[in-house]
Amino acid sequence: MIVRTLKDCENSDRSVSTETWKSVRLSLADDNMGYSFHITTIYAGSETPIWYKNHLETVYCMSGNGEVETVSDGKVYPIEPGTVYILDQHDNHLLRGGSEDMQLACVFNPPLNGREVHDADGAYQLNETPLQDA
Ligand code: 9YT
Repeated sequence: MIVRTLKDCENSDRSVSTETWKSVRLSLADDNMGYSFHITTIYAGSETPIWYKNHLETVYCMSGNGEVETVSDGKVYPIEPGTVYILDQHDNHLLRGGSEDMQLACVFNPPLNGREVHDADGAYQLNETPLQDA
């Protein structure tokens, strides 16, 4: 069994920050679970274009508020604690933080390897180097 704490992972290279979000990667590919599991904070008032062409992602809101817009049809879905959205179609989308930061639990298939950040299209590539300590 593998046991980690959010606090320990926040203070390690498992924590990845950008201008609009922070991701703490509690479980990555080298745990050999077939998925990775992250706690993500989306900053209030931010907008992030995302298009996971190489991954499927499920996102569950634990706290805060925001919205997600699917680019293909312009539909906007409010996000609040208890909301889950499931990107089963590799959906191109815009993720927005609301009046306060959102805390999300995120699962990726295939699993992320390490410190991936979005490329110009809002995707993660598949060939990121694994963490040294993981
Ligand atoms: C919801 C989402 O995809 N936010 C971007 C960060 C991502 N969850 C990650 O790398 O943990």
